[in-house]
Amino acid sequence: MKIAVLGGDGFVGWPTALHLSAKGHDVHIIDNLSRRWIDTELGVQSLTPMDSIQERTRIWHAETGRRIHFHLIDLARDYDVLKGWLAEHRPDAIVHFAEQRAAPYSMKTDRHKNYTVNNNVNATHNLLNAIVEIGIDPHLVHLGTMGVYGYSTIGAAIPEGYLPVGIETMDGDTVTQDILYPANPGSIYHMTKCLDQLLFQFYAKNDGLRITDLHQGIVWGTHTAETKLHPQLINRFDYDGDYGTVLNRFLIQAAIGHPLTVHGTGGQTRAFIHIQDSVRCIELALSDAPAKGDKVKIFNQMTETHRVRDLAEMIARMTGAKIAFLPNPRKEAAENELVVKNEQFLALGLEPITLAEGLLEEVVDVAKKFAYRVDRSRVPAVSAWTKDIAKTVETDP
Ligand code: USQ
Repeated sequence: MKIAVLGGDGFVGWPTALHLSAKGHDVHIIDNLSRRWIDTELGVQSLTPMDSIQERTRIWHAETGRRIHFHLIDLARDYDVLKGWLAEHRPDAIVHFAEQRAAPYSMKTDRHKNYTVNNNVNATHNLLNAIVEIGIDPHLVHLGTMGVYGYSTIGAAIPEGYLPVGIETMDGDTVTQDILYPANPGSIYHMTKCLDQLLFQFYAKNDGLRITDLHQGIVWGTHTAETKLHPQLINRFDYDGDYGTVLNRFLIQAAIGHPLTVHGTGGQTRAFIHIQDSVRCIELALSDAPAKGDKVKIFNQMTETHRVRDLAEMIARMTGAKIAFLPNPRKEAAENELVVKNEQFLALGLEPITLAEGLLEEVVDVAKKFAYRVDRSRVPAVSAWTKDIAKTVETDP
C-alpha cells in the first residue's frame, strides 16, 4: 500500500514509518517538524541523540535499500498544500499522528491552550475535508487516546469506543443503541482528541469515510526491531516535565539518582503499552479496514494497567531509587480503578510485551547509557492545571 504517515517524525510516528516500510509498504512521512521546534522552545532535547529526518531516512535506505519519502507540510496551516499532495499521491491509507500530544504542554499557558486546540482540531478537520473534496477513499487510522474516557472512580470495564444504552421509546418499550462512550477529558490536549472523535463520526456518516480511531494508553520503551538496526535510526525519548511520560520519566530519574516524582498519592491507575506493540497495533489496524458506510471502528490500544505508585515501587526495587510524593500539578482523581477491554487487537494476533519482561532492558540500554545527556533542571513537572493549583505547587517546600 502507499501509506502517508502524518507526524512520522515523532515518538510513535517514526518507528511506525520504519515498521510499515520494513513490511514492504511505500511510506511517505508528512511532518511540520513542530516537535523539534517545541524542544527548542522548552530548552530540552531527546535523551537519545536524534538526527534530522532527512538523515534518518538516508540511513534507512542505506541499511535496508528501502525508501521513506519526507514532505514538509503543516496540516493545520497549509490546507492547500495538503490538498495538492493528497490529490497528487492518492494514498491507500493515512496514519494520522500529527497532533500536539502532551497534556502538561497543553496546560502551560493560555497561548499553549490555543496552540493545541488550533493545531490539533484544524489538522484533523483539514485532512477530512481534503479527502472528501478530492474524492479519494483512503483508510484513515488516527492515533487517539485512552484519556477520552476519563478516569472515573467506578471501576466499570471500558468498552472499545461504544456504550450500549437502553432508551425508552414513546410506547414504553426499551431499545438499545450504541452511543460513543461519554467523553471526559482531563486536559486541553485530551479534549482535542474528544473533538476529533466527533469530526470522525460526522465524516463517516455524511461522506462514508473509512476511519479507525485507536485509543492508546501511555507508551513506554524506546526501541523497536527497526530502530535497533542502526544507532542513527534511534527513537526519541522524552524525560522532561512536559513531554516525558510517567514510566519513561521514572526510568531516567532512577538512572540519574533523582527521586521518582510521584504526583499526589500515586493512586492514579493508567493504561500502558510498549512502543513495539504500538507499531504492531497500527499495522494490525491497517489490515482490518472498515467498509464504506461503516461506523468509525474504535480499538483500545493498551496491554496492561498499573497504578502510578506501584510503578514507582517496582522501579525503586529494581534500581534502589527513592520515591518522592509531590503535590499534584494536575486536576485529576487522586485514586481510580481502571479496567479496559482490548479483545479486538488480541483477536487480530497481538502478543503483548509486558513490563515485567521489557523493563530491565530499558533501564540498562537506554536510561543508563544516555543519562549523561540529562539536564536535571528540566525534570520537575511545572505545568499546573489551574492557577490555584499553581500556587500550591509553588509553595510546597
Ligand atoms: N505522573 C506522575 N509523575 C510524573 C509524571 C506523571 O505521577 O512525573 C502521573 C500523572 O499525574 C498522571 C499519570 O502519571 O496521573 C500519567 O501521566 P503521563 O504524563 O504519563 O500521561 P498523560 O499526560 O496522560 O499523557 C500521555 C501521552 C499522551 C497520551 C496519554 C495516554 O503524553 O499523548 O494520549 O498518555 S492516556 O494517559 O491513556 O490518556
